[in-house]
Amino acid sequence: MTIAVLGLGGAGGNIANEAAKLGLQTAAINFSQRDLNAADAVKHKLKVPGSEGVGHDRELAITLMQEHYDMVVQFVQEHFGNHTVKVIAVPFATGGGSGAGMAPILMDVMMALLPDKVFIAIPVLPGTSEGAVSQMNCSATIAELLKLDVCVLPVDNSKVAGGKSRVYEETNNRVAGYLYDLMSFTEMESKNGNFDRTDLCTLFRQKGIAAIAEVELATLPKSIDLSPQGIAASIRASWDETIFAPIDFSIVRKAALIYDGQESILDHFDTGLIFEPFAAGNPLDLFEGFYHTSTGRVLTVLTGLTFPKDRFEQIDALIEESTSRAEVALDSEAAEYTPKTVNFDQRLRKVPVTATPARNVTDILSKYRR
Ligand SMILES: Nc1nc2c(ncn2[C@@H]2O[C@H](COP(=O)(O)OP(=O)(O)OP(=O)(O)O)[C@@H](O)[C@H]2O)c(=O)[nH]1
Ligand SMILES: [Mg+2]
Repeated sequence: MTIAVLGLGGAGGNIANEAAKLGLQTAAINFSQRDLNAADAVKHKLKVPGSEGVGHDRELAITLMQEHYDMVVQFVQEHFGNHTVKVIAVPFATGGGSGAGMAPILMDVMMALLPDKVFIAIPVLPGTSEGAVSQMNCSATIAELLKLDVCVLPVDNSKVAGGKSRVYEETNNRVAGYLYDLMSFTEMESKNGNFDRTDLCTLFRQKGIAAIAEVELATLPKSIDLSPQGIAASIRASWDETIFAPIDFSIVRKAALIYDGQESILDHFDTGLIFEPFAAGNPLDLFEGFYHTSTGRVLTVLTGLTFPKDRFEQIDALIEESTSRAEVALDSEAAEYTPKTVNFDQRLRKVPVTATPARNVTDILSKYRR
C-alpha cells in the first residue's frame, strides 16, 4: 500500500473514513472518542487523553499533544512505519482545535522520525461564513505548517457550493478519491508512459502548495475542441474549478499529467500550451502517465506552487472585521443594558414592612407534589 491516510480531528477522521472505504490503509487520532466512533471504517484509532474534544481550543490541543506525544508517535510508527507505506497523507481541519493543534507538531516530529516517508499535509480551510475563531485557528495553523519542509495540499471549503453536509461530502470524497486514483495509477502498466511510485514520491516530496484538478474530456459538450489548443484550454479551466485553494500562477515546481482515455488523442497533449499560464522559464519537472482504461479523464497534480496570498488576505480581512466589530461592541453602550424598572415609579416598588419568610427548596418542590 503506497499511500496511507492519517486523519487528525473530526474532519481528518471523516476524510480517512472515506479513504478506508476505498481500501486505503488508514488511521485516525483525536481527543474526541465520539468523533473516532463516527469514523467506523477506520481500523486503527487513537484517543489522546486529557479532554473529550477541545471545543476549538487549539492551544489546549497543542498542550495535550505535548504531554502525550510519546503515545501518538508510537501509534503512527506502529501502523505506518512499515516499508510498504511510502506516502503518509495527513488530513485535518484548520478551523477546529484538535486537528489544527495536533497537525504541525505531529508532522514535525514524524518527519524527523520517519525521514524515508513522504508526508502530505492536507489542511481543510474553513468556509468564509465561518466564525472568527475558525479563521484565526486556520491562519495560525497554516503559518506553522509553512515553516515545515512539507507539501501542503489545502482543501478549501469555500470552493464548493451548498450547505455543510454537501460541502463535506464532496470534499471528503474527492480527496479520498484522488489519493486512491494516484495510488492506482502507480500500480497500472502502460506502453505509453507510466506514472510510477517514484514519480509519486518525488512529486509530493516538493515543499510548497499543491493542487489536484480533473476534467473528463468525453463528457464535455460535443463541440469540444480536441486540438492541442482545445485540450490545453480544458485542462487549464479545470485548474480554476478544484476543491483546493485557488492556484497562484507564479511558479509551479513539479507536476503530474495523467491521461486515461483513447490513445488516438495522445499526440494532442502539448505540455507547453497546457502550462503556459505559469510564467515562462519555470523550472517545471513534469511526470506523465498515459493509460487507456477510461473515456478521457485528465488528472493534473501541481506541487511547489506559491502561496495563495489572496485567499489568505480574505481570511485576515474576516479576522480583522470581526475583531473590530467586537471592539466596537465592547466600547459602545450597546453592550450595556438599562433595565426599564430603573425609571419605574419608585412608589410602586414599596415593599410591605412584614417580610415574607425565606422559602426553601423543599417548600417549592412540595407545591408540585401530586
Ligand atoms: N471538508 C470538510 N470540512 C469539515 C468536515 N468536518 C468539519 N469540517 C470543517 O472543520 C472545521 C471544524 O473542525 P473539526 O474537524 O470538527 O475540529 P476538530 O479538529 O475535531 O477540533 P475540535 O472539534 O475543536 O476538538 C469546521 O470549520 C469545518 O470547516 C468534513 O468532514 N469535511
Ligand atoms: Mg471535533
